[in-house]
Amino acid sequence: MYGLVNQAVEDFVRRGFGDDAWQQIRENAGVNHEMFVSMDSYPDELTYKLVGAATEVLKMDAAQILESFGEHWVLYTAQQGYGQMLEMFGSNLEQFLLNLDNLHSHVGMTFPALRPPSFTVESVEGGRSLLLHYRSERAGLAPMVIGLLKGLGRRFSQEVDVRQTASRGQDDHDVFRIDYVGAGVSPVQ
Ligand code: 1MF
Repeated sequence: MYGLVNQAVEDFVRRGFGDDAWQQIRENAGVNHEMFVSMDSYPDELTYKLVGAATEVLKMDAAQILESFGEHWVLYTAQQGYGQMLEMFGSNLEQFLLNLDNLHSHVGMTFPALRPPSFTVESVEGGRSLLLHYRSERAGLAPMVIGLLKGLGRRFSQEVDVRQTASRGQDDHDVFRIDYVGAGVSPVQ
């Protein structure tokens, strides 16, 4: 994955748990890089090793780490020069999710090593809930998607309840159900 992802992992750990925790995680993961270059492509293995080492050092399970990291990603990219790009692809949660594949195509035009996941959106219950279908080359990242959705909810001031309703392995791909929290108001902003 692009170095931007590893930078975001580093930022997540340092801000939340301190520099010592980060150095320990880096060491336990056997990652010798002093820093990551956002535009360089790194093996996925490196990112998975960082998450694995973080479970031991932070005493959290991988799902908790991935979910919190997903929330952080939304904040982090907005702060790292991608705020305008995020704005271009939607001003409410549903619109943004409908545009996620377009966002990744846009990034992929400039950065061809991108291996983007694919998201499709299904409106159910007369628009009161969304089903988000997530397909990826990468395994094990469903908890991160839950965090991404919570981070997006925060970004758009739309509190959401997110549950996973299907998992790759048992099913063909992961599916998440998103319910808008709030007194029956229209989700359309
Ligand atoms: O293949 C990749 O390197 C890759 C990197 C990041 C693929 C996808 C992503 C983004 N994605 C991370 C989880 C991937 C899970 C998977 O592969 O199954 C998060 C996607 C996402 C979902 C919900 C809400 C927002 C999301 O992301 C917004 C986004 C997506 C991509 C970028 C920024 C924000 C991005 C921008 C530049 C990139 C890479 C990704 O590369 C750079 C960075 C700096 C300089 C040059 C290129």
